[in-house]
Amino acid sequence: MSNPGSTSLDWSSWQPNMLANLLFVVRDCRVLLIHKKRGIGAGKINGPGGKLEPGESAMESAIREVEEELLITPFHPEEMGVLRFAFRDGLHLHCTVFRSPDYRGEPTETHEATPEWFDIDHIPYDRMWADDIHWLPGMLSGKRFDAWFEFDGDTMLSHRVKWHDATD
Ligand code: 8DG
Repeated sequence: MSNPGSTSLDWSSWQPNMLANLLFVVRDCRVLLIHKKRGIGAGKINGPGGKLEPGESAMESAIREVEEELLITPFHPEEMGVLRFAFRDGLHLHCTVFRSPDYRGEPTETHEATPEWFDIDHIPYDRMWADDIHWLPGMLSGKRFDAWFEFDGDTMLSHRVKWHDATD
């Protein structure tokens, strides 16, 4: 019998229908986050990022999004992991996560975002997406990962994070 509350998704046959990215600038034990003004997750605190445009690599897209949202250019982005989101409304989002140790420019408010620095030990997870607490602390400490989440709107239905050894 089908169970509408069931969270059992067959991830082995999962395919994304949208590609996005996030980029976290981390400097002096602080991380640069945004108050997001528009798009998916508007009203939440998040890292800067957005959807890929045709022909872009994930890294090119992440750098462009940070330039557009905060008017800074991140340096030496390092790919840290991949988030996979299956939403009940049919959105299947693949999101590549980058970390940058430095940037050029001055983080500036735009029509998309307001920047704010947070100590990495005082991140406001209660104002962020529900999954973030499961991967962001480890990622900020330098761990690589793959992750899978099911959502119904803002509600997280299931979560799995796989951390990788330095040798993986
Ligand atoms: P737009 O404003 O032009 O419409 O779009 P965009 O700037 O290209 O894209 P967007 O709507 O901002 O893209 C969604 C962003 O939200 C993207 O960076 C991925 C991110 N995001 C989710 N879900 C989650 C989540 O659960 N946690 C975190 N940290 N980020 C998420 O879509």
